Amino acid sequence: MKITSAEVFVGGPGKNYVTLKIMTDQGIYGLGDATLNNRETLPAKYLQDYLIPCLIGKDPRNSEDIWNFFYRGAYFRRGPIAMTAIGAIDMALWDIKGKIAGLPVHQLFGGKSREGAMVYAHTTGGDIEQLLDSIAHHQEQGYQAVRVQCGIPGMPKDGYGVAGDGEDANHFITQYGELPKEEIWDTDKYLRFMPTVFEKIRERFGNDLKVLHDVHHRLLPREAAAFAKELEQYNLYWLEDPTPAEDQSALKLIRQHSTIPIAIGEVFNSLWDCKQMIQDELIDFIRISATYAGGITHTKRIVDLAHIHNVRTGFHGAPSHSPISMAAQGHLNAWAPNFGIQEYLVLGTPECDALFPSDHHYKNGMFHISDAPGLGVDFDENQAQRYSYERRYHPVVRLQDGTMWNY
Ligand code: GCO
Ligand code: MG
Repeated sequence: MKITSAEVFVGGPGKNYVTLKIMTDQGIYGLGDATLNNRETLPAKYLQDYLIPCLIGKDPRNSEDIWNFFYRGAYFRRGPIAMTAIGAIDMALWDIKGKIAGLPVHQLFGGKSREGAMVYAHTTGGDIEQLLDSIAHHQEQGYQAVRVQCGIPGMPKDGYGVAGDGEDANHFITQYGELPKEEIWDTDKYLRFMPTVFEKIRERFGNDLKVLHDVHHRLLPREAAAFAKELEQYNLYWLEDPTPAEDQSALKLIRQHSTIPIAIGEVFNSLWDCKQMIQDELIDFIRISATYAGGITHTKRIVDLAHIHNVRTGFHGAPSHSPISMAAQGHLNAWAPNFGIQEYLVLGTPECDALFPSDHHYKNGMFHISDAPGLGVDFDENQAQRYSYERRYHPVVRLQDGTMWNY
């Protein structure tokens, strides 16, 4: 069996999805996702200029060798652009493997460990009342777990993950600007206010609701340790990215002061980035994604390391991942013995469903993977003709005196 050609498509409904399609001499094709949020054209170009020419003629069944060919063979290893591009190839090869076998991809790892995978949604509010309404709305949709983000009094209401005035908090997703929007951050106001939010959530919804919160890398290690200690009483499911992830030794301070579960990893793209924090058991959930971390082959390797260190999965699932990588993660979630939770926003528009037809579905707070062979997601190239690339940027953050901070 041989790879005969491969093509990259960039575009989608409101998103710059980067979709790779690998064709073989036996008519079977595989699909992969290389959507590096807000830098989408770069993995697309890397695939077109460097990786696809080497793929032609290779046996698509040898996914491990092909992965290592591109990882080891690049000389300059790792980094989000390269790992996203390699990951798209890897997903497409697992898709082909499953189609050859006539099996859904999770069967190739060891089958299902659970029927559905618990997911969490994003809830948000410009103020506490709006946030509580948004949580109630999501509970009605069956969610057992919600991420909560809230506007901070005295700070502009358009901070990370927060629905501003006039925005629909129940269907809110971060909008990325044509140029980087500048947000303002005030750590003291945030640290004083957030505990009151969790207090109100527990008062209104009791203790069964799983509550998650994303600090989005904003705190210094000492601040994060004090915050984590203070929040322990509210029994959070996790506290995400309390500090910037580059400095993993900073996490020791948080661990020494609090037993709050910590989730980190969405900005990492390899095992080598998160090895220390997994081995030293400084985190409880690994937030890596199949999109940015080299596809299924490499993500599974990280999941296996995490398993022996009592770290559960909590894969990144922001709306920027296309249904192809959400399916790749769905297959890993169905199998992983150390599955924790999956970030998942039911924002599937009819346009997105038409572009990526599949039978995977959300029901009552769970993601259910279909038994279709391969990844179980198709790609409609006619629909794809409707879309093209539009440049977008993440916001940037400054302190009130103008100092640059971490988005
Ligand atoms: C999350 C993330 C996202 C990121 C985005 C960046 O937990 O979902 O923090 O909201 O900001 O994916 O590209
Ligand atoms: Mg996050």
